[in-house]
Amino acid sequence: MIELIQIPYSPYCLVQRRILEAARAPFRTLNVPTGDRSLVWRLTRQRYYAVPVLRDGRAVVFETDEDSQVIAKYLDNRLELGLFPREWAGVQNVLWRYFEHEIEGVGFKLNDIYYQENVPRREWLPFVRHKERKFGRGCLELWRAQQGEMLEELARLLVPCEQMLASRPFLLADRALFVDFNLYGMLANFMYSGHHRLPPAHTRLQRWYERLDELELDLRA
Ligand SMILES: N[C@@H](CCC(=O)N[C@@H](CS)C(=O)NCC(=O)O)C(=O)O
Repeated sequence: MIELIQIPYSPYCLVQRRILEAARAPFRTLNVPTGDRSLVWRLTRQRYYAVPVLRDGRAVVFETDEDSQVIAKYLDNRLELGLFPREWAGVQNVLWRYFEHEIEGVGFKLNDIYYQENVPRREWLPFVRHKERKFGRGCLELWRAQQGEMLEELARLLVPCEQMLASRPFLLADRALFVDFNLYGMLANFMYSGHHRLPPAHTRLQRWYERLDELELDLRA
Protein backbone atom coordinates (compact mmCIF):
# COMPACT_ATOMS: atom_id res chain seq x y z
CA MET A 1 0.00 0.00 0.00
CA ILE A 2 1.15 3.56 -0.72
CA GLU A 3 2.42 5.39 2.36
CA LEU A 4 2.46 9.18 2.64
CA ILE A 5 5.07 10.27 5.16
CA GLN A 6 3.84 13.66 6.24
CA ILE A 7 3.27 16.45 8.69
CA PRO A 8 -0.53 16.73 8.62
CA TYR A 9 -0.72 20.53 8.29
CA SER A 10 2.10 20.89 5.75
CA PRO A 11 0.78 22.53 2.56
CA TYR A 12 2.82 20.22 0.32
CA CYS A 13 1.58 17.14 2.17
CA LEU A 14 -2.03 18.34 1.92
CA VAL A 15 -1.64 18.48 -1.89
CA GLN A 16 -0.58 14.83 -2.09
CA ARG A 17 -3.14 13.63 0.42
CA ARG A 18 -6.00 15.22 -1.54
CA ILE A 19 -4.73 13.68 -4.81
CA LEU A 20 -4.60 10.23 -3.20
CA GLU A 21 -8.07 10.64 -1.71
CA ALA A 22 -9.58 11.97 -4.94
CA ALA A 23 -8.05 9.04 -6.84
CA ARG A 24 -9.51 6.64 -4.27
CA ALA A 25 -6.11 5.02 -4.02
CA PRO A 26 -5.55 2.79 -0.99
CA PHE A 27 -2.97 4.62 1.11
CA ARG A 28 -2.03 5.33 4.67
CA THR A 29 -0.38 8.32 6.26
CA LEU A 30 2.54 8.23 8.63
CA ASN A 31 3.08 11.42 10.64
CA VAL A 32 6.60 12.50 11.53
CA PRO A 33 7.34 14.92 14.37
CA THR A 34 8.43 18.47 13.47
CA GLY A 35 11.75 18.02 15.20
CA ASP A 36 12.64 14.45 14.28
CA ARG A 37 13.17 13.59 10.63
CA SER A 38 15.18 10.44 11.32
CA LEU A 39 12.61 8.26 9.55
CA VAL A 40 12.72 10.42 6.41
CA TRP A 41 16.51 10.54 6.55
CA ARG A 42 16.72 6.76 6.84
CA LEU A 43 14.12 6.04 4.13
CA THR A 44 15.80 8.36 1.65
CA ARG A 45 19.27 7.00 2.50
CA GLN A 46 20.44 10.33 3.87
CA ARG A 47 19.34 12.31 0.83
CA TYR A 48 16.31 14.23 2.19
CA TYR A 49 14.87 15.40 5.49
CA ALA A 50 11.74 17.31 4.41
CA VAL A 51 8.17 16.08 3.95
CA PRO A 52 6.24 14.81 2.08
CA VAL A 53 7.91 11.56 1.11
CA LEU A 54 6.01 8.76 -0.58
CA ARG A 55 6.74 5.07 -0.15
CA ASP A 56 5.27 2.68 -2.66
CA GLY A 57 6.65 -0.82 -2.24
CA ARG A 58 10.37 -0.50 -2.86
CA ALA A 59 10.07 2.99 -4.35
CA VAL A 60 10.80 5.97 -2.11
CA VAL A 61 9.83 9.22 -3.83
CA PHE A 62 10.74 12.78 -2.84
CA GLU A 63 11.35 16.20 -4.38
CA THR A 64 14.64 17.01 -6.08
CA ASP A 65 14.42 20.82 -5.91
CA GLU A 66 12.19 23.64 -4.70
CA ASP A 67 9.91 23.53 -7.72
CA SER A 68 10.01 19.89 -8.76
CA GLN A 69 6.77 17.96 -8.55
CA VAL A 70 8.29 14.50 -8.40
CA ILE A 71 5.71 12.99 -6.03
CA ALA A 72 2.65 14.36 -7.84
CA LYS A 73 4.04 13.24 -11.21
CA TYR A 74 4.78 9.80 -9.78
CA LEU A 75 1.17 9.51 -8.55
CA ASP A 76 -0.12 10.90 -11.82
CA ASN A 77 1.70 8.14 -13.72
CA ARG A 78 1.06 5.37 -11.27
CA LEU A 79 -2.68 6.07 -10.99
CA GLU A 80 -3.12 7.37 -14.56
CA LEU A 81 -4.76 10.60 -13.55
CA GLY A 82 -3.81 12.96 -16.38
CA LEU A 83 -3.19 15.88 -14.02
CA PHE A 84 -0.31 17.35 -16.07
CA PRO A 85 -1.68 17.70 -19.62
CA ARG A 86 0.84 18.69 -22.28
CA GLU A 87 -1.25 21.57 -23.51
CA TRP A 88 -0.59 23.32 -20.18
CA ALA A 89 3.14 22.58 -20.02
CA GLY A 90 4.93 25.73 -18.93
CA VAL A 91 1.77 27.51 -17.79
CA GLN A 92 1.22 25.01 -14.99
CA ASN A 93 4.84 25.41 -13.83
CA VAL A 94 4.40 29.18 -13.54
CA LEU A 95 1.18 28.67 -11.60
CA TRP A 96 2.57 26.20 -9.07
CA ARG A 97 5.52 28.49 -8.42
CA TYR A 98 3.10 31.34 -7.67
CA PHE A 99 1.01 29.13 -5.41
CA GLU A 100 3.95 27.52 -3.56
CA HIS A 101 5.87 30.76 -3.06
CA GLU A 102 3.53 33.78 -3.03
CA ILE A 103 0.33 32.25 -1.66
CA GLU A 104 2.04 29.72 0.60
CA GLY A 105 4.41 32.41 1.88
CA VAL A 106 1.53 34.28 3.50
CA GLY A 107 -0.84 31.37 4.17
CA PHE A 108 1.54 29.27 6.27
CA LYS A 109 2.31 32.18 8.60
CA LEU A 110 -1.40 32.70 9.25
CA ASN A 111 -1.69 29.05 10.22
CA ASP A 112 1.58 28.88 12.17
CA ILE A 113 0.51 31.61 14.59
CA TYR A 114 -1.98 29.06 16.00
CA TYR A 115 0.64 26.30 16.26
CA GLN A 116 -0.17 25.60 19.91
CA GLU A 117 -3.54 24.27 18.78
CA ASN A 118 -2.15 22.03 16.00
CA VAL A 119 1.25 20.94 17.16
CA PRO A 120 1.60 18.53 20.12
CA ARG A 121 3.06 20.26 23.19
CA ARG A 122 6.24 18.13 23.17
CA GLU A 123 6.97 19.54 19.67
CA TRP A 124 6.53 23.22 20.52
CA LEU A 125 10.22 23.76 21.25
CA PRO A 126 11.55 22.29 17.93
CA PHE A 127 8.71 24.03 16.09
CA VAL A 128 9.50 27.51 17.48
CA ARG A 129 13.23 26.94 17.10
CA HIS A 130 12.81 25.88 13.48
CA LYS A 131 10.71 28.97 12.68
CA GLU A 132 12.94 31.42 14.54
CA ARG A 133 16.12 30.05 12.98
CA LYS A 134 14.61 30.66 9.55
CA PHE A 135 12.59 33.84 10.11
CA GLY A 136 14.21 35.48 13.12
CA ARG A 137 13.57 35.74 16.84
CA GLY A 138 9.98 36.56 17.74
CA CYS A 139 8.66 35.88 14.22
CA LEU A 140 5.51 34.13 15.47
CA GLU A 141 4.59 37.12 17.68
CA LEU A 142 5.29 39.46 14.78
CA TRP A 143 3.04 37.45 12.42
CA ARG A 144 0.32 37.45 15.08
CA ALA A 145 0.52 41.25 15.23
CA GLN A 146 0.43 41.49 11.44
CA GLN A 147 -2.49 39.12 11.01
CA GLY A 148 -4.90 41.74 9.59
CA GLU A 149 -2.45 42.99 6.97
CA MET A 150 -1.52 39.44 6.01
CA LEU A 151 -5.17 38.49 5.46
CA GLU A 152 -5.54 41.52 3.18
CA GLU A 153 -2.37 40.55 1.34
CA LEU A 154 -3.64 37.00 0.83
CA ALA A 155 -6.96 38.27 -0.54
CA ARG A 156 -5.02 40.43 -3.00
CA LEU A 157 -2.78 37.53 -4.06
CA LEU A 158 -5.87 35.39 -4.69
CA VAL A 159 -7.49 37.87 -7.11
CA PRO A 160 -5.97 36.20 -10.22
CA CYS A 161 -7.30 32.83 -9.03
CA GLU A 162 -10.79 34.27 -8.58
CA GLN A 163 -10.51 35.75 -12.08
CA MET A 164 -9.46 32.40 -13.59
CA LEU A 165 -12.65 30.87 -12.27
CA ALA A 166 -14.90 33.43 -13.98
CA SER A 167 -15.46 31.29 -17.06
CA ARG A 168 -14.67 27.72 -15.99
CA PRO A 169 -15.15 25.47 -12.95
CA PHE A 170 -11.42 24.80 -12.38
CA LEU A 171 -8.35 27.00 -12.77
CA LEU A 172 -7.37 26.04 -16.32
CA ALA A 173 -9.97 23.62 -17.62
CA ASP A 174 -13.35 22.08 -17.06
CA ARG A 175 -11.72 19.37 -14.95
CA ALA A 176 -9.30 19.53 -12.02
CA LEU A 177 -5.60 19.43 -12.90
CA PHE A 178 -2.53 19.29 -10.68
CA VAL A 179 -2.54 23.08 -10.31
CA ASP A 180 -5.98 22.90 -8.70
CA PHE A 181 -4.74 20.35 -6.14
CA ASN A 182 -1.64 22.47 -5.62
CA LEU A 183 -3.55 25.66 -4.79
CA TYR A 184 -5.97 23.58 -2.70
CA GLY A 185 -3.06 22.35 -0.53
CA MET A 186 -1.77 25.89 0.07
CA LEU A 187 -5.25 27.06 1.10
CA ALA A 188 -5.98 23.96 3.19
CA ASN A 189 -2.81 24.78 5.13
CA PHE A 190 -3.90 28.42 5.55
CA MET A 191 -7.25 27.22 6.99
CA TYR A 192 -5.90 24.24 8.95
CA SER A 193 -6.15 25.98 12.34
CA GLY A 194 -9.86 26.60 11.82
CA HIS A 195 -9.35 30.33 12.50
CA HIS A 196 -9.45 31.51 8.89
CA ARG A 197 -11.79 31.34 5.94
CA LEU A 198 -11.27 32.19 2.31
CA PRO A 199 -11.70 35.91 1.60
CA PRO A 200 -15.48 36.59 1.48
CA ALA A 201 -15.16 38.61 -1.73
CA HIS A 202 -13.80 35.57 -3.61
CA THR A 203 -17.07 33.71 -4.01
CA ARG A 204 -16.00 31.64 -7.02
CA LEU A 205 -12.88 30.53 -5.18
CA GLN A 206 -15.02 29.43 -2.24
CA ARG A 207 -17.20 27.27 -4.48
CA TRP A 208 -14.11 25.91 -6.27
CA TYR A 209 -12.59 24.98 -2.89
CA GLU A 210 -15.73 23.08 -1.89
CA ARG A 211 -15.66 21.24 -5.23
CA LEU A 212 -12.01 20.33 -4.75
CA ASP A 213 -12.63 19.20 -1.19
CA GLU A 214 -15.13 16.61 -2.35
CA LEU A 215 -13.70 15.81 -5.75
CA GLU A 216 -13.37 12.24 -6.95
CA LEU A 217 -11.28 11.85 -10.09
CA ASP A 218 -12.40 9.81 -13.07
CA LEU A 219 -9.88 7.05 -13.19
CA ARG A 220 -8.45 6.23 -16.58
CA ALA A 221 -7.03 2.89 -15.53
N1 LIG B 1 9.20 21.86 -2.45
C1 LIG B 1 9.02 20.86 -1.43
C2 LIG B 1 8.98 21.56 -0.09
C3 LIG B 1 8.83 20.62 1.06
C4 LIG B 1 8.96 21.37 2.36
O1 LIG B 1 9.45 22.49 2.43
N2 LIG B 1 8.51 20.73 3.43
C5 LIG B 1 8.64 21.31 4.75
C6 LIG B 1 7.40 21.07 5.58
S1 LIG B 1 6.04 22.04 5.00
C7 LIG B 1 9.82 20.65 5.41
O2 LIG B 1 9.80 19.46 5.71
N3 LIG B 1 10.91 21.44 5.55
C8 LIG B 1 12.17 21.00 6.06
C9 LIG B 1 12.28 21.05 7.54
O3 LIG B 1 11.26 21.32 8.20
O4 LIG B 1 13.33 20.80 8.08
C10 LIG B 1 7.74 20.11 -1.72
O5 LIG B 1 6.94 20.56 -2.55
O6 LIG B 1 7.52 19.03 -1.16
